[in-house]
Amino acid sequence: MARPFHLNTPLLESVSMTQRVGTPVFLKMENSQPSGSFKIRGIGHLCQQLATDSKGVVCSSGGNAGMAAAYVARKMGVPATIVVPSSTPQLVVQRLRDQGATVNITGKVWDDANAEALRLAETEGLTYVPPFDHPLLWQGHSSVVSEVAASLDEKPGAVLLSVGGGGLLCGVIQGLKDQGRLVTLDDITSEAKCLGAKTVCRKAFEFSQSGEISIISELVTDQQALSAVETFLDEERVLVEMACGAALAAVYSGLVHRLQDEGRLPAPLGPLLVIVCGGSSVDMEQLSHLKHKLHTV
Ligand code: PLV
Repeated sequence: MARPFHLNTPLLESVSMTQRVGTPVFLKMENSQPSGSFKIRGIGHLCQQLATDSKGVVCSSGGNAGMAAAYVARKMGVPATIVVPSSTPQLVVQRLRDQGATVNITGKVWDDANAEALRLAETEGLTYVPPFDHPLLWQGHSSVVSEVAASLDEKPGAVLLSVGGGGLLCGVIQGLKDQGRLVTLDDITSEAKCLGAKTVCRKAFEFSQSGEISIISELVTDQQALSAVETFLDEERVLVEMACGAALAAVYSGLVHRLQDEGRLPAPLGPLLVIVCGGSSVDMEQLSHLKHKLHTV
């Protein structure tokens, strides 16, 4: 089997988050993947299965799936077209071009861009790379759990992650099932642009309804996500985008404690595993722009 494109990322214990939550907190640093986020796990796997003889791949994305598809396609020597909505910041468009991709800006939201990507796949004979809704993606994403299991002695009491279309969620659940480790899952949905799929994939919805696993879905505000991005930068010295700040906000805003007080999360909890999903849609300029827009300065 071909060597995967993703890296085995560090699993760091966070002293400051541990102090805040009162239980050991471990950070899975997916921000350090070559494409800047966890997306490369699933997209790398999918492309290795479906795109080896492809004349080109086409991916619809809010940004990070596109970054992964562009990186993987470049490594495979296949042309990449990334269709993004107009809400995608210029800095991401530039980073996609730097990866050698052709960027096609269509529509206002991801769903519009996706319709265009499907059309291009059909008319140009390109391999369609979905950003979150495909079993091969979930299988690729599930490697994040096996890596953690190999280096954490105790099984996590809860896993905290961001949800956009639900691809990461499905991958993590699949990984937990493969490990025989069914634990409480905490999923956080925010207004962060990169989480902007109108509906989560059917599989994520089915998991949430099955009762097999406990999924707590909480919405955080943009202000909380931004504040989490800043605190994470100060305390962990790592810059991540809003889509990732949304999950981190659960720790910084006291949500974990609240859920414990309400009896929705066990107390004591055991280790909290946080998937630091990463993301390329951030730099200092973007950060100060967001601070002004959200009136936090
Ligand atoms: N981003 C997608 C979907 O957009 C994209 O095209 O890149 N964390 C980060 C940094 C992300 O970029 C995303 C989704 C998520 C988390 C959520 O992952 P998902 O979609 O698998 O739930 C529409």
